Amino acid sequence: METLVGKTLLKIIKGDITVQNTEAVVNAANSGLLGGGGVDGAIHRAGGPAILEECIKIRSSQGGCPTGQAVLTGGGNLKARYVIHTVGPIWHGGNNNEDELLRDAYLNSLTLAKKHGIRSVSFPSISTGAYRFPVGRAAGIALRTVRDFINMDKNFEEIRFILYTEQLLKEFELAWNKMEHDE
Ligand code: AR6
Repeated sequence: METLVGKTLLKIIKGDITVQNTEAVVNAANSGLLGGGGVDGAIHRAGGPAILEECIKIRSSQGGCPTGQAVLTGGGNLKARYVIHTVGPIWHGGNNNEDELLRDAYLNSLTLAKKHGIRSVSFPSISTGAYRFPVGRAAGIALRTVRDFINMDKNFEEIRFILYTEQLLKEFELAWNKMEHDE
């Protein structure tokens, strides 16, 4: 589905984050910034070694990326010019600040994009793979955070949520409809 939020086109679609042609794609990274599985593995494979080289430099200058924060590198061989590496929370049952940290990951990614004049961004569903955050709950937080940001901010042309499976897409569409219906 796609809809206009403020001045921004919001797309919630099935797809692969590594082939998106937005100016930036977001990586669901870990604090070490040295790659991993899932989205992180796919982005580093598709983007090539230039991304890892930049991550290593960021690690040596600031010692990795804390949960909820975000850092920027180039996109290497990706279509996207930039990769925003953010670190979502590991799910520990829901009483360990997971909701706030997930919100921070989206918020800090958008803030970093804005700071660099980036006008289109693709997000994966952060924390819902290896980090086991329940998808319905994560979708609600992700959509609300992004919607509220682009409602207030006129910088973005397009934001995409790229959902890897039909099931994920359904959960995000459900969460979107619920949120719009409840308010
Ligand atoms: N495009 C879009 N979404 C994808 C893709 C893809 N190519 N591949 C997987 N997904 P995950 P996390 C979905 O595990 O939970 C890594 O090892 C996937 O179905 O990538 O934040 C990092 O290094 C899931 O719904 O990220 C960290 O250590 C979602 O993307 C850790 O995993 C996120 O799954 C981060 O875990």
